[in-house]
Amino acid sequence: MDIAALRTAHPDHWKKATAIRTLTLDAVAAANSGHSGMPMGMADVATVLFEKHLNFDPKTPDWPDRDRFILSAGHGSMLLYSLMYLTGYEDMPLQQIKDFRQWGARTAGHPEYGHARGIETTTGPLGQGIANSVGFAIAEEIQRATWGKKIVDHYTYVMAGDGCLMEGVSHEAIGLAGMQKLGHLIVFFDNNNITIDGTVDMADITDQPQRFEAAGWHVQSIDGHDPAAIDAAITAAKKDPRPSMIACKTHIALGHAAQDTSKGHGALTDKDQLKAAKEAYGAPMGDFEVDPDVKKQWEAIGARGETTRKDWEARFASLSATKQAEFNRTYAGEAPKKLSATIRALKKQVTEGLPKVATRKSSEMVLEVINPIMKETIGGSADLTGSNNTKTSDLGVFTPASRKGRYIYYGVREHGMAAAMNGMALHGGTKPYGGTFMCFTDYARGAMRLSALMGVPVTYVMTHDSIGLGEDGPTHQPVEHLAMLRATPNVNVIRPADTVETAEAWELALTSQKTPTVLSLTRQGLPTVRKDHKTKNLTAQGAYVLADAEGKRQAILLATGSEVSVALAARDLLEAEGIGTRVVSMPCWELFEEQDESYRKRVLPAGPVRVAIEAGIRFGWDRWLFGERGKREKSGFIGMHGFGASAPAERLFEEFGITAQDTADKVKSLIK
Ligand SMILES: Cc1ncc(C[n+]2csc(CCOP(=O)(O)OP(=O)(O)O)c2C)c(N)n1
Repeated sequence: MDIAALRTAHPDHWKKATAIRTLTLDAVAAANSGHSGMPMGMADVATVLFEKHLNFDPKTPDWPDRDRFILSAGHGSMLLYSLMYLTGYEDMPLQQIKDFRQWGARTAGHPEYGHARGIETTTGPLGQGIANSVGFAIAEEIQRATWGKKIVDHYTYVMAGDGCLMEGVSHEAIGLAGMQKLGHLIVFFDNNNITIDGTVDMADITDQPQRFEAAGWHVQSIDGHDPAAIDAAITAAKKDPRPSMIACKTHIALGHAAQDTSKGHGALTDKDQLKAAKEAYGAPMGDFEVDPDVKKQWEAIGARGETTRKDWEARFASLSATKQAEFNRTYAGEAPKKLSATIRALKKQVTEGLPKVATRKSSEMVLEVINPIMKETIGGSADLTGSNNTKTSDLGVFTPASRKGRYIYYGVREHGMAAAMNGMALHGGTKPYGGTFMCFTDYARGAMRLSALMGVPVTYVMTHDSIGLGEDGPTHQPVEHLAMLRATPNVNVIRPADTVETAEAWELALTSQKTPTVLSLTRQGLPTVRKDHKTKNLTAQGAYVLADAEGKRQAILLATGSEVSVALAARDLLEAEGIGTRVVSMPCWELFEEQDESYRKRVLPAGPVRVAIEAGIRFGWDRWLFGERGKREKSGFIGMHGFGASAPAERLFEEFGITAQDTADKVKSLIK
């Protein structure tokens, strides 16, 4: 690459892009870790985007109608941090750049949502950012249709590399975006033919432009170091009604000795080579130094958005007070005041009618009353709408022709759905929920983990939650999934026993601010076990005494979901034999863990035999069986010990020994 020619062709542009390159080199060298090549390769695209197109205001990074910029190739985090420092984000002073990747710094190895205002989403696991961006763009479309162009009208820009595009989730995301004609989504493909192991063609020969075209995208291919071409491509992309992909031919680690090699991908720390690169750039500056004139130009770019933001604020102020309040409420992620009264009314109705329904159906009953009062919910399913019971009568379907629709047919794309939901939640103003079969949480896992890590309150509606689904067999019967989800920090896993608990679970999910919720719901019908109406949300305590011992308490049965009714039936058998038995319903371990010691002790006192009943594996149950004042020799587990089988559900529960009789026998064997 002829660096001298680039320098002379567009000298002003060159200097600005150079500031990104030198800051990256210095920060990575100081940390002795990180990724220099990507920011150096994409600095030109970033400069043109920020200078000429991106609507942003570093002084108000969370202004709702800003354009979103997502660095999907998150290993190139120094690109984002440099831009934020140069344009004047308050959370990104120079010291943060100097502290790149150090303890307590906002400049983590990969961009992390919440560390600094201005980082839109956590990236680093390749493919997530581009898949999140589809959710950002969907949220923007829905809100533009809802609030009008004067209030919502912005673009989502993404930078993705070869790695992002090789990841499977990108396929799901691209397909969904193309079908939905998300015209405000613009992806820059950092087409540098380099990954860690070497050149991309060692592992992949996909023609990416053709791949995007096949999925319905508008595609352009440009020289990613030519500012005029970049500018023109962005202008054309904004005009096209389809989502746009701009394949930018770039050189990784441009101008460094490691340019165009896989070495250039990683940490470039050699002092002489660093010096030589800076000299080639015409910027022989000291460590972390940026030419003051160049810094000023970048600050001017940062100041550009203030007028646009203020114009927006004026337009927003012209909305009625009610509309402003509603907009602000949804952006704050707060549930409407009506929610708890609505949930209470449903609970009351249920305790009067005592329906015997599957909890997936209960969930639908709840959604039928919630969706009309929470216009920010966006439902969907990965091609299992009729099974997940996620679509309610009022939602309407989101399509290119109907942008106010709030139900999304995600197609068979669990991972893409989960990542899109993260994007919608992060965009603001929406409360996404989406369904699939519980065992396919495996497929959605990459994005589900990031919901937890980022603290975004999306709701996963996971139905068919045990062998209780029956004939579909062990491929579809989750056994280890509850344990895996419970092992993930910052996830509330709620397995409700009936419609009352399901209503309470939804209330918790929709009022959660920082924690995603997994609802584990049955395929098979369950009796209503909470027969007395209580206004209080008992599920919020995580576990509670559902039925107490009549005589001397000798046993405590702990159960979740469909096994709560098994526990109640076992209690009947035991009480008939004079064995006083308490049943504790434990819909959410995480919330029970948060209760104070005295409450936990009241629910799980020392002394009685404890038996847990759950149609999943035992992993994790020992905490409740012989932690919390319990004793190993006085505890037992009724559940799964391996994979399930294909047969009618009732037969499976018998064959795997998850019945009232098995439970009663286990208790008696422990009492002796
Ligand atoms: C899901 C996932 N797998 C693996 C990695 C580790 N990783 C980080 S960057 C990278 C190569 C990415 O190549 P490319 O997107 O072309 O980036 P470039 O080399 O252009 O910087 C890999 C495998 C990761 N971050 N995420």
